[in-house]
Amino acid sequence: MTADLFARLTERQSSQEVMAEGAVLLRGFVGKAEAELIAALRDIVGAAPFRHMVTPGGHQMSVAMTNCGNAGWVTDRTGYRYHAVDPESGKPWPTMPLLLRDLAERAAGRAGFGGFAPDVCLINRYLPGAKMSLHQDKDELDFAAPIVSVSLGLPAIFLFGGLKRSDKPRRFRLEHGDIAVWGGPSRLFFHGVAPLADGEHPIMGSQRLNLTFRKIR
Ligand code: MD6
Ligand code: FE
Repeated sequence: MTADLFARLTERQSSQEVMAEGAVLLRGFVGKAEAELIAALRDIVGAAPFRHMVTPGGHQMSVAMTNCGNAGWVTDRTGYRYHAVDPESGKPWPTMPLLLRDLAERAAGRAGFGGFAPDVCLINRYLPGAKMSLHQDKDELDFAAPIVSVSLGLPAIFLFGGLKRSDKPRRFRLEHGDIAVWGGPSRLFFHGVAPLADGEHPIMGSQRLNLTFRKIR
């Protein structure tokens, strides 16, 4: 009985779900890296605080963002781009800690994308009510590399469509510790995040963080 229960828990912790061809959800893949990952994020956010950026259309995003790595994803009235310098501080983005890079590389490998070498990690913070409209990730130069997406804190409903904006999105619940790896035929699929429901996560409090690791050049 106890052994059974344990087997089931371990299975859930390491279970994989295929979202689409090239897109895999690795449930609980963060595992033992959790505490160090959260400590590393605290340092990054201390050096490059979360901020609400403005889209080219002039709307302030409900999701707050920061980055680490050789460059960071930014948006302002002039457009979206990757930039080596944090526009708020005028300094380079914080270095990507080895622990983060290693976690992303291991997750990509598990999903069948060996040798993933991310140079950027975009960090998104959702407070209750924050959402991400349907979009494609296409500001990178190299679509052969996947994107590795780590979820922490409150659960979110991830909307996962197709190559056309009008493709009806499927819904996936992303929970604390889950990692989605996403490339190949679905690399340019439209996707978004439904408004975050209110709640309290025992470790992260009333928020969700999402880290996306990218190879941009
Ligand atoms: C989020 N994620 O989960 C937003 N993009 O908060 C993304 O926009 C995303 O998770 C590309 C690949 C994976 C993602
Ligand atoms: Fe995206």
